[in-house]
Amino acid sequence: MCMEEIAAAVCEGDDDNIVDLCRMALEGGATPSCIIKEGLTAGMMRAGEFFDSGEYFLPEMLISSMTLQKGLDYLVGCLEKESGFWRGCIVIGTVEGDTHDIGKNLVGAMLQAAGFRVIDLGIDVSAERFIESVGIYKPDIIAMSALLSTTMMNMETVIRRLSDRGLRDQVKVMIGGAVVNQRFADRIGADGYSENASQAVLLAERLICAS
Ligand code: B12
Repeated sequence: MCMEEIAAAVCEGDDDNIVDLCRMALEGGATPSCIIKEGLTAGMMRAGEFFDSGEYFLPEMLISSMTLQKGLDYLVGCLEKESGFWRGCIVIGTVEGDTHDIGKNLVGAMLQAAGFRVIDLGIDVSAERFIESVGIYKPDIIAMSALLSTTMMNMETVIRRLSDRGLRDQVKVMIGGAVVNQRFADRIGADGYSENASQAVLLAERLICAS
């Protein structure tokens, strides 16, 4: 019941009530990852279906994404207070030229909910900033998101520069976003690809075990 209300609030862009609904779900015993997956993500996916069918336009998508983000910020704040240790460190960002961040934020939140320390570099992240982050945060994984066919090649640039600087062995690279797939990941030499936020958690676990 509560998850359905959260999903409906995201889909309808009800940002006044989303935090209260998430709080109620937590108090009712739901875990943050369950609320992210079955409430917030489900609502965003529903908004996406309305968009595809022509019922929603970009303003509605933006209001849904702002509502989702408000819920995510609240849940991640709760996680930070609760988490005693991290299972690994992941730097995440949307590649240069690309400002889509709804999927990236969901992936980051799910990873955080699963116990990873997540450093979010934000959107429009240059290859150089990804490279610098290796020295600053010593991440186990760099996770890159791209939604545009014009920006997906920037993922390859990051991987190539990691190799050029002799850093490629120090960090795993995972990629995602509607415009990329496993074949593309193999082609550019990424260590993994996943198509959604839940799979991204499994992939991160696998990559960290393998390192
Ligand atoms: C919302 C949206 C916008 C919003 C973005 C708001 C925001 N804060 O993100 C706004 C209005 C700003 C926008 C702008 C533009 N957009 Co837009 N946008 C979309 C839309 C409708 C939804 C994207 C979305 O958020 N989906 C929901 C999330 C949950 O899904 P997701 O992003 O795919 O993420 C999931 C997975 O891919 C995966 N994942 C994502 N990242 C990662 C990372 C890792 C590491 C892993 C493992 C997994 C993973 O997990 C996520 C959760 O399950 C899509 C259409 C579509 N159906 O995809 C177009 C779309 C992506 N946009 C498009 C375009 C062209 C643009 C613009 C160029 C439009 C313009 N002419 O200005 C600009 C570009 C701006 C820029 N420079 O980036 C095109 C891209 C076409 C292409 N192939 O290149 C699309 C496909 C629309 C279309 N059919 O033409 N957009």
